[in-house]
Amino acid sequence: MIKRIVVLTGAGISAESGIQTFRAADGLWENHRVEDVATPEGFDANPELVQSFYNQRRRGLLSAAVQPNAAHIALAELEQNFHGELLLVTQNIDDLHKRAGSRRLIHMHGELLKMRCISSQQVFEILEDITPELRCPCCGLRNMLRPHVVWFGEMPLAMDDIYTALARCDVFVAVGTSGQVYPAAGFVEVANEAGARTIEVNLDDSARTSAFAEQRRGLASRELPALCR
Ligand code: BV8
Repeated sequence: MIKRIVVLTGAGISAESGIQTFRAADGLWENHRVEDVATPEGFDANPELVQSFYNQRRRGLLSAAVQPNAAHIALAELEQNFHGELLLVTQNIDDLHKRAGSRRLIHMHGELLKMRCISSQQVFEILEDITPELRCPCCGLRNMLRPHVVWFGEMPLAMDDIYTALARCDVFVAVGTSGQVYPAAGFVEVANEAGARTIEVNLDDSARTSAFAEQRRGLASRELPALCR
């Protein structure tokens, strides 16, 4: 009897919604090197570049063309219908899981539609560009706001809750992730140690494929609804 499922998603689950994956761009995001736009050092060195990188991605996410796809919907329906506990952990910073209806959801790398005061660490929703003129809602000052996302070298969010769920899960499913970014890429080890059934749903092999007991190769929008039935 399956009581507890943990699902980890990566950029591949949002690819069919029109959001560029990290790998497809050969490690470049919108023509920028990761180190220049997804690290605290990059932000310190060139805040305008980093803000514009995220402003561009936020505008893209908010365009009407970007909608949850059948894979996001299958996970939201699974949460509704599953008799046990389902925890969805996403590496993605888009809001497509939430828009599809998932509620037991952890954004371990933060969220594109949130910003944070670099002084108080308070988090606020943001649906527009973060500009130097934008005053911080908590301290009223300018140039105090950064995207609420986890950059390389920064600690991902809710790691204790994630490890607790992994250590007791019966099934662990990874969807649309190349398994190259840690600590997310190491979650399958924790699930294996817990004796869980491990399944990788991906377009092609990932860096962690050999650690999964089962592989489902194909588009997440096809493989996931079939798996969740
Ligand atoms: C940490 C938010 C420790 C920002 C992201 C050296 C120096 C510094 C750090 C390190 C280092 N060596 C290792 C590290 C750790 C580092 C890391 O892992 N680096 C890698 C690159 C080697 N990790 C970190 O820094 C993490 N923090 O370790 O902290 C610590 C300890 C104590 C105190 C403080 C700190 C933080 C990592 C988080 C970085 N932020 N995102 C933003 O989005 O701008 S990572 C970002 O890239 C994503 O969130 C995601 O996690 C990652 C992309 O990976 P994927 O999601 O897997 O996407 P990808 O494109 O790679 O793959 C897509 C897959 O889908 C492919 O396999 C493809 O085949 C498949 N696919 C495509 N289409 C479909 C499909 N599958 C199915 N259907 C489809 N249609």
